[in-house]
Amino acid sequence: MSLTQPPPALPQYLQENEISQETRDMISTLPRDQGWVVSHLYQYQGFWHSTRQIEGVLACQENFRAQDSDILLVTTPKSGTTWLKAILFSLVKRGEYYHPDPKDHPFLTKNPHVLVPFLELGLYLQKPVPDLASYAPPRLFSTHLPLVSLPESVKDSACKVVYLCRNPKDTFVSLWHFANRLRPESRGSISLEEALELFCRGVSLYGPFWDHVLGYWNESLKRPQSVFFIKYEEMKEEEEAGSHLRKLAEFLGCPFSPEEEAQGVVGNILKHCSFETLSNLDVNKRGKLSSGEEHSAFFRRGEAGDWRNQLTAEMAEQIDRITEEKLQGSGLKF
Ligand code: PAP
Repeated sequence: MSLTQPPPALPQYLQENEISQETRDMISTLPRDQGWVVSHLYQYQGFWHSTRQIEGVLACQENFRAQDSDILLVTTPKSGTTWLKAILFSLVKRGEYYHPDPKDHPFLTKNPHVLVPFLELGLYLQKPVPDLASYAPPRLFSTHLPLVSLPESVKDSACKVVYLCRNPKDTFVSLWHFANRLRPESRGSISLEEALELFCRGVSLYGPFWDHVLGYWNESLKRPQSVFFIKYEEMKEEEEAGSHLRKLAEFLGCPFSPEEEAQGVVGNILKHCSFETLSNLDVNKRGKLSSGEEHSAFFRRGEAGDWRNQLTAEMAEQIDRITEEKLQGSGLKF
């Protein structure tokens, strides 16, 4: 790193200054373990969070008022959030923006995280929090919150939840790379072995991974009209992606019309949201989110099965064993 280039600042949700005394007092009562990027994670309602992030979680739980027309994208970190944000935005706003050759499409100037903002990691960390009631319906938000921590109004409303998850081995590898991109230079990098030990104990951002996924899986079985559950790998299978997109559109109450089908809108949305397209846009090669992450950090390989290039057979078996144990009897498989 040259002297003229300061080390990248931590994203807002990982910064530990500016935390209110009230939050500090509350956090001091929580179980604590080792962090992947900053020194510690804290367990709140059974899941692991960074210090500052807890402030956003509490503010969101207290103040977010879901509307029946809201659409909430829920993911575990690194399961393809950026991709599904692009897809949801394209799907829901297609009346406004869709054109086979869109010259002024928002994707050309905005990263998907700007178009579909995070609640607890973005909007509720801003001071003051923007007036969300003034957003035009349907409002599109995203969150990494586990089911147990969702604001009550989400559970009480007819708001639709789209849950995206990804094979735990790929999620872990992606998380490890991301953590090392964010780690302050002074801490060096976290080794794959060290990160794996934490991940397998459930100590990762919004972990335990398996509990997060199971919470929403079971909810999608109980309330299929409210929770749509989808896997990254299913969306990656090209022949199937179109059928998943059609199901998603139906779930959200905006099915594709025969005219749209004839125009090939489904294929166009998938193409505009593909890793290939998004990662090659100038806006995503340069620039940063207001929370501090570089846009490019959200585009690494975008593949299913990259874990094969990173994990030893023993590491993969370790994750598989836990996955089998945790998901046993649930009907969910990876
Ligand atoms: P977040 O949860 O922190 O917002 P998220 O978008 O889920 O991050 O993670 C980025 C992952 O999605 C990266 O995976 P990788 O590390 O295994 O490569 C990234 O490459 C992948 N990704 C981003 N955009 C797309 C896309 N359009 N299609 C497929 N994968 C994508």
